Amino acid sequence: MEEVKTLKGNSMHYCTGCGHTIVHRIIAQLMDEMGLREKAIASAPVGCAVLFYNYFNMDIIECAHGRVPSVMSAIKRVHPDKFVLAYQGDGDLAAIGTTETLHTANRGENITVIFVNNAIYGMTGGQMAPTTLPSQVTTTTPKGRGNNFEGGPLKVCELLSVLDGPAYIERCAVDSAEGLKNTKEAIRKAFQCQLDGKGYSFVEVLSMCPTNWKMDVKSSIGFIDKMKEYFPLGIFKDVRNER
Ligand SMILES: Cc1ncc(C[n+]2csc(CCOP(=O)(O)OP(=O)(O)O)c2C)c(N)n1
Ligand code: SF4
Ligand SMILES: [Mg+2]
Repeated sequence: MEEVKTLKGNSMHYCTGCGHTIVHRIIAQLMDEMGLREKAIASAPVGCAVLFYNYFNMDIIECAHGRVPSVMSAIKRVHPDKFVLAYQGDGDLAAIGTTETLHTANRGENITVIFVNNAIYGMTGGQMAPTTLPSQVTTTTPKGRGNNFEGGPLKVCELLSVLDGPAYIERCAVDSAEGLKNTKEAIRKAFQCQLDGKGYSFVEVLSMCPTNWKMDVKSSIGFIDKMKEYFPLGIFKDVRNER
């Protein structure tokens, strides 16, 4: 396998088939290719990616649950020359951190947010997340989401795209070779958006959690197709050329 300098080379603690591993590698490859490692400050979220800092050769700060975008906004304002990367799961970004997410996007902070949406709270044992699908069984929705007034999946790209602040918003998935390629290109554009000073960039990645979905790896890849019914892939906002 090709050497990626931004990765420390430690074996990762993620379950077999976990999407976090793939997203980590894509981020690290781009850091190498775009020469960002030395100027980057990234954040680890609370969630399965809490040990993010063990895997990357770059400066990383651990943030309290959901507070990633606020902390990273402050860092970018104090160090505008740094490349600032926020990495978050769906519980972190779209439940406890909804307020921070909305206001950071609305202010158009010049940071990049990578949102790993696996439709569940992975780290804590498979509770319902805001992005859990209708009828999806989780430990807190044993009858399936929506059958006890839980509402429907929160569509974060769609929500953020109506705000004036963001410059670039895209949703992709790491369920196929093509999906990986598209995800890498989306994150590359988001990184470049920040480097060009265009403002807030956001990439959502539909990502597998075979363990808490209680599926084998192959079935978990198939489940991403179901996620796409509620979370269609594509670019939701791109006003980089207007700034
Ligand atoms: C203030 C606070 N509330 C709740 C928790 C418990 N907690 C830890 S991780 C997590 C959710 C993680 O889910 P997600 O962000 O989707 O990440 P994943 O593990 O799925 O990647 C929760 C609720 C906590 N650590 N701190
Ligand atoms: S529980 Fe899910 S999100 Fe967490 S490491 Fe395992 S597969 Fe990945
Ligand atoms: Mg999650």
